[in-house]
Amino acid sequence: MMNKSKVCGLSLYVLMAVYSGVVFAEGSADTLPTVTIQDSNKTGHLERRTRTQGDSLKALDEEPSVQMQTGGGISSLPVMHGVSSDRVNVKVDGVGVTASCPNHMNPALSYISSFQVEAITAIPGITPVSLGGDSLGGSILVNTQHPGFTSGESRYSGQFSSIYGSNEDYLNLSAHVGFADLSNSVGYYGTDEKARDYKNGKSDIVKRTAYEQNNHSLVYARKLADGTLSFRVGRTAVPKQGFVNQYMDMLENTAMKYNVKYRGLLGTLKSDVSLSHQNVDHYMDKLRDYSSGQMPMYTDSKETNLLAKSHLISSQTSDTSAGVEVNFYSLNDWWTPVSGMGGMSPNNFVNINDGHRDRYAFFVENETQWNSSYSTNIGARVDVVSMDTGRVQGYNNTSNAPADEAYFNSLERNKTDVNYDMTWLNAYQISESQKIVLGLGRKSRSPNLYERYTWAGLQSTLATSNPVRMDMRMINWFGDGNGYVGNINLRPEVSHILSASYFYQSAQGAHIEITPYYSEIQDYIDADLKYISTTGSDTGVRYLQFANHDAIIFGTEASVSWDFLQTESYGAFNIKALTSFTRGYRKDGVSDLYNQMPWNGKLILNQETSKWKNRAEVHMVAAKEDVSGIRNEHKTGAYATADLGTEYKWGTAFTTSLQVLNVFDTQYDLPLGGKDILNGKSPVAGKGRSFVVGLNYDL
Ligand SMILES: [Cu+2]
Repeated sequence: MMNKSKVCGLSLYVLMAVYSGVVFAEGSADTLPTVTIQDSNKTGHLERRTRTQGDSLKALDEEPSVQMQTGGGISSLPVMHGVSSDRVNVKVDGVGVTASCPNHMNPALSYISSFQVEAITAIPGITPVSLGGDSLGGSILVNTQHPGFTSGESRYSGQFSSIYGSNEDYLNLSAHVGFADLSNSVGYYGTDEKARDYKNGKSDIVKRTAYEQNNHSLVYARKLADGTLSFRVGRTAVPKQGFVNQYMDMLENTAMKYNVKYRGLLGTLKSDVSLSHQNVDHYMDKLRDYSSGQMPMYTDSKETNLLAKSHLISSQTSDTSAGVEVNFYSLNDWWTPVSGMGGMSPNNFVNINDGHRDRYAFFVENETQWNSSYSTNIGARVDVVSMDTGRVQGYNNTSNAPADEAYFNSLERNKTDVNYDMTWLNAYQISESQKIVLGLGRKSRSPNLYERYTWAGLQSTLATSNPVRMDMRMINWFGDGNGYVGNINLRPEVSHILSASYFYQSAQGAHIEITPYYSEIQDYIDADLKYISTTGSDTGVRYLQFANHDAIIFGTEASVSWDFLQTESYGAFNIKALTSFTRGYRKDGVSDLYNQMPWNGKLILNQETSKWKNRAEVHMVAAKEDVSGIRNEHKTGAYATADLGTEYKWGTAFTTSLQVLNVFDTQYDLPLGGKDILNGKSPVAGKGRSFVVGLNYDL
């Protein structure tokens, strides 16, 4: 954890100094595995694994630039700099995964458990071009576990852990076994977890928040003369995940992932090459426990990714790298008929038919240390995004939806975008303890397949087409209860970002970091209001079409950490404070942007001796007042919650932990949780008090 918080905490600074250290070091042959593994297992306050349940995104809970748009218990969408989901570049072992669902129920981080995470890094705002394109808000980079290599005798490793949470009967069983010698490394990582619906601060059950998932991965790595070759195979299965802010739930999501990666010398060049493939089978319907009616929906996707980058010219003070990335993504999305329902039969509703979104990218990046106090990172990247999809059909030719179908099928649907990204970061070392980084960036993103190609509602008169309004409500990864239709003529979004970071590090263990940023997003993909329902069960629901509108987002993130006391008998004390503020609105003044996290902060006190670790935390969130008017977004109230945790290490192998989350059983609404569809379209309530016990055994 020490390593993680250090890397995350430095954010922009990462790009200039630590970034080159970490990523270059990882890229070279001899330093790949062991350093970070030690860190994640053995250091730093309460361990991430005992602190986080369900969602692996929670591992970034000490990073002020990252927020969570919640939905299902393991499928939160990351939010950085006021934008979410596809606008945040998430890479697991260097590979991105596209959400394959009209509600984005299966984002990249839903396929790994926090037990598998070795290191997780957040880079808000201006991401170096070599780490990815086709995204705006920042990057989250995850490296999964790996048993490493030994420097002498071979060794076996093993870890078994179990976590129980009282509020929602959360149970997590995880296991790892591994073997490593000088040049071979084999590991298995598995997690099985489940939770019932959680209770809010009034002890009322928040229905449709239960989930189950199991996750298995195998990794084999071999040290070669000039590098390291690794193979990973993973399978994730979610038999059930309730979505409190959607009209249906996930009843199955099965994914197989294959990854081959080489890091080391290619000829004389330090290089990274990876090839990966993922298949996803996704099925949604309504969980029978609470809802009557059926809404079966299927999605399957295939994604293949090839990345190759090399350091072309390297000296003591300068490094120039170049690379290519190719991403082939295909998707089918269809909804089977429900017999007896006139508007939903007799045909399959074909939402996306053999949709393709392929990307070809090329980038060049240079890092130069000009003198002892000034360095730059300059990069340029081109992403060519090519999209197409086949003909579609509605449930029938009477009520759902012949006019939309005929119109969509008559359109030219092939689209190619050429997107340019550019970054320029300048770091000035003011003194031994102070540093400033100024960054200027241009980042772009092409629309996703659902934004461009969903079609129900394109031509229908929504006032009289109830079945079409239902189709539209199925397209919604915002959790706002509204309905959406695509727009084939959408242009890519282009963000121009200006950011500045100030860092202070004292010899006495104090660290301060503050990052204000300002971004102007040309052609931000928002929505235009088409219709507000005035009758029936969907009264008040908004029906919208994706549309480009210029937007502005600005904000500030800050953190302070201080190792303020070191004692003989009570160990080391650290206090940490984090805060973030974001504001986002459309330039035409029509609306504020949806789901902007209100001002929030955290205060964390840690104390640790060699055996004990203790933690107290207060989380404060201001009222959400700035909301998207066109989406009828609800406001939420201010709140504060407190958590306590303790962890004790018995000998060398056993660790036990106890946490009390939401100690005062405070009732509050989630500011980025969307609408609670089942319980009267109100905001979604946060989780009430929970006692969490953990047991960990390290071989
Ligand atoms: Cu789904």
